[in-house]
Amino acid sequence: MIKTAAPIVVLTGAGISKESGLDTFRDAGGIWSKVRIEDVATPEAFARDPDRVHAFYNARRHSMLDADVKPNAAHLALARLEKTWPGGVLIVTQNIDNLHERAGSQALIHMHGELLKSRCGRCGDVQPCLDDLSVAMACQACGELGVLRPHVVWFGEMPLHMDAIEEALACAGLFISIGTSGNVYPAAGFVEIVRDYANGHTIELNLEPSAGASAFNEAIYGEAGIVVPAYVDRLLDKL
Ligand code: BJW
Repeated sequence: MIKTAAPIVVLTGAGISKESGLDTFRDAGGIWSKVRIEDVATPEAFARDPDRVHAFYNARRHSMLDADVKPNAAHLALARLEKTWPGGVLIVTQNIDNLHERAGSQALIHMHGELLKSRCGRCGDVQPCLDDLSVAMACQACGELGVLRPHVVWFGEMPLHMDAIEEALACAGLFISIGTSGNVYPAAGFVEIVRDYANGHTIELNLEPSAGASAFNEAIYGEAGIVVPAYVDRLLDKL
């Protein structure tokens, strides 16, 4: 039984946005079946061939801004949970899309960054970014040419806001992991932090068992647009 005063931490991954029309990474036909991580998602790749990395993220930004890409029933259910749950709800997303905020979620951490922002590799200035990035652009804060990059976290880089995330995990009464394959750390280890430090209940909502499935107390498998609203209803029915 989950106490209604228990803080909830929700971890989301690419699977929650699949039904909104955005590709996952590791499923058949996913992003990593089309491009190699070492070519587009490491700081070394960007240093070696920034045009290629910009082209990859510019194309994904175009896809994300397509009028058909909208929050789905899972994003909307989590926003409803945040508005209603007495103990508070924090969403930690690995996704760089903006579908949680468009659904109305407010307590939200983008641990792998945001595609609709740029960052200066020299001074660290972060700016909104709706258009293509290129090496020909200058940072509007420091004026340096050719140093703007997408505001995303590549392999080998430190995810964002880790202190706040670990603090929330260490006192979570309920941890819900949605649409993530559990292959990428540190996110894949969050379930263990909740179990070891908060003794909270842990549940995985995914299409199939993730790499870390055995670490969870409970699991429900199915499409996020179906299983997430049903699970949120189950929690809110207890209020
Ligand atoms: C559905 C569904 C539907 C489908 N409904 N479900 C050895 C060498 C070098 C590094 C390492 C190493 N060993 C460990 C590391 C660390 C490394 C790492 O984890 N590597 C592993 C691959 C082994 N991690 C890092 O480098 C991270 N930094 C780091 O560790 O810093 C040091 C540190 C130390 C101590 C504390 C803290 C930090 C950085 C990782 C950065 C990841 N970046 C990316 C790209 C971001 C930008 C972008 O989007 O391009 O993030 S990679 C990619 O994977 C992206 C995702 O956020 C991330 C996770 O993927 P996700 O979301 O799980 O997607 P999928 O596709 O894998 O899974 C989708 C799931 O959904 C599947 O299960 C489906 O079944 C399911 N599904 N349809 C419900 N309709």
